[in-house]
Amino acid sequence: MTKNWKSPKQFVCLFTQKAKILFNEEPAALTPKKVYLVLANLVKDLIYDDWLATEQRYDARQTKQVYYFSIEFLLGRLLDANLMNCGMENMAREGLKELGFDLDAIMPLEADPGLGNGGLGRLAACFIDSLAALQLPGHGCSIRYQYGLFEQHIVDGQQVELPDTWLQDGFPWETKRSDKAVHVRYGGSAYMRPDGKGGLECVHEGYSSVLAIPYDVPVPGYRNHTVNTLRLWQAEYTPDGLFGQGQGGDFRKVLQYRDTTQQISRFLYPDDSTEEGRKLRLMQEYFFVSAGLQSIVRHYRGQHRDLREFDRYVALHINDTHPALLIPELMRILMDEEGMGWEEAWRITVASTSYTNHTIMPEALERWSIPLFQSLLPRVYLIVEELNRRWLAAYRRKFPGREDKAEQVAILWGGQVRMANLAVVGSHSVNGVAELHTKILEESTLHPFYEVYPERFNNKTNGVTHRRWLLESNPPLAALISDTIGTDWIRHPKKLKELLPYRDDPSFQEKLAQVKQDRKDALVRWIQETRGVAVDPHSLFDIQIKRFHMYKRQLLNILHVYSLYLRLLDDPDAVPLPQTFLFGGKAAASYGEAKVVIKLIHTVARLIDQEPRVREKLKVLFLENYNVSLGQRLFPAADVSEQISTASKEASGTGNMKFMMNGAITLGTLDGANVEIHRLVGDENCVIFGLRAEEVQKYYREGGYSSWDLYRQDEEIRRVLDVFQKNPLFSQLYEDLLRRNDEYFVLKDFAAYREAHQEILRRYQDRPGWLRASAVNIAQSGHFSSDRTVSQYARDIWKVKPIRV
Ligand code: Z15
Repeated sequence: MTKNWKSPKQFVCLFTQKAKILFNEEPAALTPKKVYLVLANLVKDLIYDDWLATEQRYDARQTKQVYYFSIEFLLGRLLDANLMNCGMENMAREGLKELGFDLDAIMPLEADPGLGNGGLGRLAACFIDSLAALQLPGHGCSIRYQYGLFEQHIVDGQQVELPDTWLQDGFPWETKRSDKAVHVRYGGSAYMRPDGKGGLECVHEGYSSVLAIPYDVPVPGYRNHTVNTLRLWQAEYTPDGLFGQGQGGDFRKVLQYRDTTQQISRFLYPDDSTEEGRKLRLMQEYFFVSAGLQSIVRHYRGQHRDLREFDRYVALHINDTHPALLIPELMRILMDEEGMGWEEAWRITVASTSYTNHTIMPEALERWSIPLFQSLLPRVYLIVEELNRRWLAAYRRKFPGREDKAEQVAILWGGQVRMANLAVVGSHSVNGVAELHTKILEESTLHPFYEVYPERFNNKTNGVTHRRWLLESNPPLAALISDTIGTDWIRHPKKLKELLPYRDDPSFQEKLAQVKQDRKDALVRWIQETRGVAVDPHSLFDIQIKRFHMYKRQLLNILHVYSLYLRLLDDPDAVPLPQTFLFGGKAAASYGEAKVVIKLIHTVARLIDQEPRVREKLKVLFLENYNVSLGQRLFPAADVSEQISTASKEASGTGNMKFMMNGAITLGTLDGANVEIHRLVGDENCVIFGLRAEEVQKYYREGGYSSWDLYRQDEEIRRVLDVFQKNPLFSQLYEDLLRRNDEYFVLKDFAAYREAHQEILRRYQDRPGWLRASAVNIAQSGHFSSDRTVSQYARDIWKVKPIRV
């Protein structure tokens, strides 16, 4: 094995060997996909020595390690990132060239790993990248889904979901570790009985057990020899897993057990509209939490003697509530398997665990039906019940007679297990993901907990890895930055601020304009080649890419575009310059209204394309199957970043940060991290509009506003809503906006949004002014590197320090 490729010639030699081992073929005979696989395997070989060395170093130093539990890790392609982190990209490029291959043509052949779907999953991926870059001992823990969310196709303007078969050609970055498998138990019954020593012990019997097999993915730091681990668990059937019944001869039970087992790690987000789907999701949550914890405790046992010191060496982080079963599961392991008493186990559990909340939307706070929970996880349920009993007793002592408050903080209530309450009670730290979001958690969503445990609450504003989202996605911009201020910003993204003095420098501005045009041209070529659609590369690129959700208000965006269309019908000069509106994102398969918005976008796009008076000025394009690799093409090409959620609803947003890093101007509401972007760049360098969070919350308290009144008063709104006559499907949106009183304030914010767009056009026509704003955004984006975020978690929450390897 080699530490590094010393020359393109050596690369060619290693490549030839590897092609023989993997495929028994000469390089020249390989299909491009096989070239990718050979190359990926070579890169993994490069990483292996450092991977082992990192693990040995952590053990030798007895260092505290973090385990970041997340139901999603939206990794994106790994070849480019790993080559970059090893510093071997040029060597690979040269070597492949000698073999007659083009690295840039090979990289897109890698399937995007389907291990996540949106902001929360991508945040987790950014965090493990930053942990390794900062040489912090921290690992990811999740599920090896065989199928991702879904592959989005558009048929007749509507979303169609196809299976995402990302694993079909194999995943060369993983290593199966069968020797580290553990068992996870489901079902059966649990009860307490005297342990013969004057106490009680738990008996759990009649359960079925599932084999959990870890697949490890290396997570290399940026040219620093640190390689951490992302451990993905896969569920497998074991012939003796079905307690008692296998031998009894009821083969149908055995087959059913085998099927259920194999379902556990089959899909990301199984359909939760059926009882079966919900049960599977709960099985998944327990599955990776239990497997992960068992392996952590086992490793701890090999390193340390005293389990009472667990929290000195282990930090467990739960990314949203999906992994919150970690709390009762750690209690179970400490008590049932290690013989600890409740008090001691509880102290250790709380001291080890920390929790991040990612939403205030009440429908997104997880709740499980008690009968389902109890039948699936009887032992864990007993622990949750006891925890709830103790917690409520203590709470009632503090607030006697306040049953209204007790109801809010209960873990078990109304026949349900409330996961957010479990997570807060069982963690020493609870954080929100942007200043505004944390404030709303403290003042309303989690206020009763804040009253009891104010010291647990803290903010950690999200960040994104500038290595992937700038260095890797936008090489010409990265090169311009390095030519201007040197390369220190790569390791210290705050240093991007050194660009500030160049914001008015005409020669810098000229180069910045060229880079943006170059990225727009590249996107236009790609759209032409892959979608067969022509886009004007000199139009203003206005982009909204994110999951479809009513609170994110893609509807506001498309209604505004339709209003431009109407105005252009009347007056061909109504719009001063050509604009392209790009959309991308998936709607949940069962989210009817969001899917109708996708249809509406396509309808407006067609109206415009068919109208000669308008199509020179406007273009609407929906790019199907938005994912990480498409994002990497879009962020660098954007002029305007649409961040228009109803204020208070978007916990943070992270796309906003990726656009900013690539020099786009934010057009947004004061929501989530937009508030902090706005504070850093100022009014001159972003365009803010619409209701503020406090106004929105006031309306909610007072029963909303009357969208009918607005409809009657504003002629343009009336005209715009005609678009709903185009298809009976859209009557649902009409209902939302008028009859159901516009829950997300689309009409209420419409006039302000129209103004904001006019402001954008005015500013865009002042070239030097626009380029200055673009430069300021890039310069201030260092604050939104996940390196900053992760350092804050490490210092304030996890208490871990960098370890040189
Ligand atoms: C998700 O992607 C987010 C929140 C959730 O509760 C779930 Cl289940 C998924 C997003 C937030 O909507 C977004 O505002 C935030 O930036 C992101 O998590 C990362 O914190």
